[in-house]
Amino acid sequence: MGVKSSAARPRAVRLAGLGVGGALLLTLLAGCSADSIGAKFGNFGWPGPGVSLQAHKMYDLWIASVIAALVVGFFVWGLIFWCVIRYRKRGDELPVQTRFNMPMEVLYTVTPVLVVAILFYYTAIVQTSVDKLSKNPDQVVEIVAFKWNWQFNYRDGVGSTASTTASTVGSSDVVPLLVLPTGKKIRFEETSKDVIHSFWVPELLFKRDVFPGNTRNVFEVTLDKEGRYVGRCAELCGTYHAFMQFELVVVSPQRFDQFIAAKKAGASTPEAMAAIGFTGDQAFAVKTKPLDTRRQGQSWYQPQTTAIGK
Ligand SMILES: [Cu+2]
Repeated sequence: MGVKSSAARPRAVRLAGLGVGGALLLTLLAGCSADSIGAKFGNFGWPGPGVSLQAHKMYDLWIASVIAALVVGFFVWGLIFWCVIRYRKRGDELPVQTRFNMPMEVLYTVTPVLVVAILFYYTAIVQTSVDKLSKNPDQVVEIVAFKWNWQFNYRDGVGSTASTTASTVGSSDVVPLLVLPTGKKIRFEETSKDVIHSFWVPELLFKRDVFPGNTRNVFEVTLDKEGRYVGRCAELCGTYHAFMQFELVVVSPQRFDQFIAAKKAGASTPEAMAAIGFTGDQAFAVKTKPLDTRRQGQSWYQPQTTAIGK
């Protein structure tokens, strides 16, 4: 009896392991339904499927990875609870002491390596695709970060030798707008005037550090959803780091061309926004507003502002 069950057990465990591997593969391959699954579970903590082609790929990988982790998790929890109940203490007699079960040892080693290898494989594919640069991007934008705001320069070519054709810049009173078209390959080239910042639009599901000096970090996106999305600095860069906000405004290519034409003709950013239909309050950031830096008059360091009731 004992001999029979110990021989049958590794095979059962091996089969179960294969099942988990298969479920993992199926989940990862079923990327097309990641949107519907993710939407049911709050995107497993992410902001959503994103607004660029690159973001969608990362989102699919994220949802598939979480599902795979949950499948493995439930399998392991199941085994733990099964062991706890099936082999609970029934008397003072010691149960059969087994060790050096080679099939089990091999399974313990092979299964995690397999899981990590599969996750690595898909991560490498998505990362390569997200980091890919096209030979001729449709629009180049130079991101200039400084303490504590952003400037966005629309460029006429790639590299630091290209010229700026239009520009938007933020101040402590105005949140800068980054207007961009859908369906175009947009290359970002990042540079900082002082310390390390990080360009982050949560809806792009992506952020990249902005370095001072000669390092120009570069990445590309192809936006596919019109809308307005808040952007932030994601690298603790100093006192007013939290106030480094901007807004990404994604419009149709026609409206983008009109916006750039207006800017080139000398219009301010709100005027150029009005020229493409964003009038009144819509000409300014709508997803965020300038924060009170309390640089004048008040300070957190001044005792009167920290008194209770003030
Ligand atoms: Cu910053």
